[in-house]
Amino acid sequence: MKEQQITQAFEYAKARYAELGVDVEQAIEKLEKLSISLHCWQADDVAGCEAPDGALTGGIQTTGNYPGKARTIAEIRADIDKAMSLIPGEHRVNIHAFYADFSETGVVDRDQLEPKHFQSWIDWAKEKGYKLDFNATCFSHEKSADGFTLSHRDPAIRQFWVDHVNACRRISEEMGRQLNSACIHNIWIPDGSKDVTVDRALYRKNLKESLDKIFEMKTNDNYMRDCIESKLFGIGSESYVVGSHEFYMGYGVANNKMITLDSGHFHPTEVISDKISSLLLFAPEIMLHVSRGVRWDSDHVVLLTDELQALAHEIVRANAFDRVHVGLDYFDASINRIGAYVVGTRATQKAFTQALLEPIAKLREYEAKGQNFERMALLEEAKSLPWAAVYNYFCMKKGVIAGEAYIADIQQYEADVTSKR
Ligand code: RNT
Ligand code: ZN
Repeated sequence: MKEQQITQAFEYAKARYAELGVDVEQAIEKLEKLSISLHCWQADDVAGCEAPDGALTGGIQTTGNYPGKARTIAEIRADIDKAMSLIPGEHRVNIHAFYADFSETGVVDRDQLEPKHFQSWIDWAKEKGYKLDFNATCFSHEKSADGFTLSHRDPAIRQFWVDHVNACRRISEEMGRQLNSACIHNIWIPDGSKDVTVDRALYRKNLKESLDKIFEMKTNDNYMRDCIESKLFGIGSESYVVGSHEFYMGYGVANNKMITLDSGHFHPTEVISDKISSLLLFAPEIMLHVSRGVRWDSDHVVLLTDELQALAHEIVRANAFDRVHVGLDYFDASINRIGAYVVGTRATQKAFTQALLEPIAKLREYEAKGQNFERMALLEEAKSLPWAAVYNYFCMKKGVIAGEAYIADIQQYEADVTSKR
């Protein structure tokens, strides 16, 4: 796409949207502020850096063995840098605790982790202008081998994971302090069982107590925020998951905690877009793990689907940019992994571009007057308004390749770098 083409299309789009009362420049300003949190674990198929050949456990799974996955911290960072260079705007990186850098310090177990084990991540982020988010890693570890962590029957195991989570909360605080942006710390645990469980209440009571203990340690809101993530089922926890949606929604509402909604963690026909306007009335903030479940929580690369569009629209309509944090969570090992980052993140931005350009004033007016045909017709027309011209212009403005030309760029990186691994 030539610069002149992009500009011409943009000028046309601006005029067309103006006819519908939409200010394109204002939409672009908002799009600029949308920082998406890129999950570091797409780069290496959720292997982590403790034992790169260790098994991924916890009921999550990657499928595929496309060549060129990142094998070291340096490769993960290089691949994320490459992906970031093809995504317009300023974004965040979401790190898991098992990506600790022990090269300068010697190895420690997860309950002993300290900020120093992540200093090289912080330095990298500072240098590149990224902000960081963080996650406790309560899977792929011998103390989670029987499928239980914070809800375990054995108090010593529970304590180990309480200590791990709090170590992670301290690390998050330090990341936020050094990078000058609150680091969002997510708690997701795999706890559950494959088959019928009779003592469901016991594990949930244990989990509640563990969380209470964790949150007794106060942290600074300006530097870190806690969020808690539910799930419906996992591989090997098909019959029972301790941290269900009702559990965490109850916990979050009762304790004023941010709730994480992962788009793959609900019944196959249940969507998270419709949860935004309810949850925001009762929980302080929402963290999103945008994913694309296909038949199960399969963590496929995010695409511009109806649900992604609905999600972006709901956030924009609720004017909730400040209270909803957008992160990605998928892991596709069957295709070029940098491509997976770029396609998923750009799809998310496109969904928000559409949403920010919606002729909302007119639509609200129709709805208020009960003009439902008119509302339907305008919503339908809005789908094919020239929003893509605005996104391409946004890419150009940010110095990033517009349109499909990024395919060749990723192919070049594959030829030069990832294929040689
Ligand atoms: C698992 C959760 C969780 C993980 C990451 C790796 O079902 O979605 O968020 O994907 O923490
Ligand atoms: Zn998730």
